[in-house]
Amino acid sequence: MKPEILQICPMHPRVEAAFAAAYVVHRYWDAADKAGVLAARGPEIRAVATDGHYGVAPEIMAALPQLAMVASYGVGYDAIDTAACKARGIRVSNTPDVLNDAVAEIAVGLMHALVRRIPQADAFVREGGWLDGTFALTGELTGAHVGILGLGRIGKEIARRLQVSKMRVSYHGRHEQPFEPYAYYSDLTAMARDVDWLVAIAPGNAATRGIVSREVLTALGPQGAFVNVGRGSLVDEPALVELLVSGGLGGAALDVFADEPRVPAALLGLPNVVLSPHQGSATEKTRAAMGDLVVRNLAAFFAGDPLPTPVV
Ligand code: A2R
Repeated sequence: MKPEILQICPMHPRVEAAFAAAYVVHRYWDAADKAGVLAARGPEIRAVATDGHYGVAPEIMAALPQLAMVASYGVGYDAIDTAACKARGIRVSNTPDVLNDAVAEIAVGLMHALVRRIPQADAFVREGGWLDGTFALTGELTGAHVGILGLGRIGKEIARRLQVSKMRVSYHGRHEQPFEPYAYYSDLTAMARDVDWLVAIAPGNAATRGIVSREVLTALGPQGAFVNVGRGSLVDEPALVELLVSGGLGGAALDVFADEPRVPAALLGLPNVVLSPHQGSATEKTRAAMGDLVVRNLAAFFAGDPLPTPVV
């Protein structure tokens, strides 16, 4: 008998094929009668597959008395109540490392897009503006100072790429990393004051909520630019919008938002902003690798083996 699992959201086709081969899969997002699925099959389900956006809602947790495993598709697990999972002895896995390069690529790509005004230049050519004159001169990354909030697995890949772009790299985190070749700031506002760019790539949780505060953004200033590829919750979004509109902050390149997929309307018309629909890990290769990790974590759970990438 195949074990039953609850799949909360759509996943990469190769994940779904692997699930179909190994489990009886209840496709929660697809179910017309969600409460009915939980009532009928909830008592049998020991594992859930989800992602960092959907997490596991409290009513789902409550409807699965035998739940013992949550396999999440993504590195950030802020949408999963890990404390509640721990209290119930529920294991949680995520998909770290395999997405480091893809997220670093989008971070650096967004920075190039913002400083060289690539979206506007593309529109300029398409709309025939070039026939009437040349595009306005832009800034560049070369020689600028960047501060990374969160020099973790992904932050280090971003740092490495920005060094190749001839930028000076500093970082902020709770701890100094003495074997890294970058300057450490224990104070985020002090770093924001010194840098031209602030790149946020820390986890979303209670300790990091709003860590990029109005004070930090103001310290970054009218010549500074903010890049967020971590979580929307890291920044005081209303303050960010206000400062971008007033010119108190120079620019922003944003892949993540507080209330995805809703983006503050005031950002949509701003020329000093580049917007991206949470594309960090969204490449074919990376999503396949993330999917394989979800499949391996679930298989390990049902086999009674150690999880490849446990969170809890
Ligand atoms: O604080 P440290 O020294 O442990 O550095 C970690 C930093 N970090 C923080 N920095 C300042 N204040 C905090 N309260 C705080 N909490 C954590 O974030 C570390 O350098 C970095 C996280 O690195 P990793 O755990 O290796 O995460 P990874 O794989 O780089 O992903 C980062 C986030 C995910 O959680 C998703 O939200 C997003 O990127 O995709």
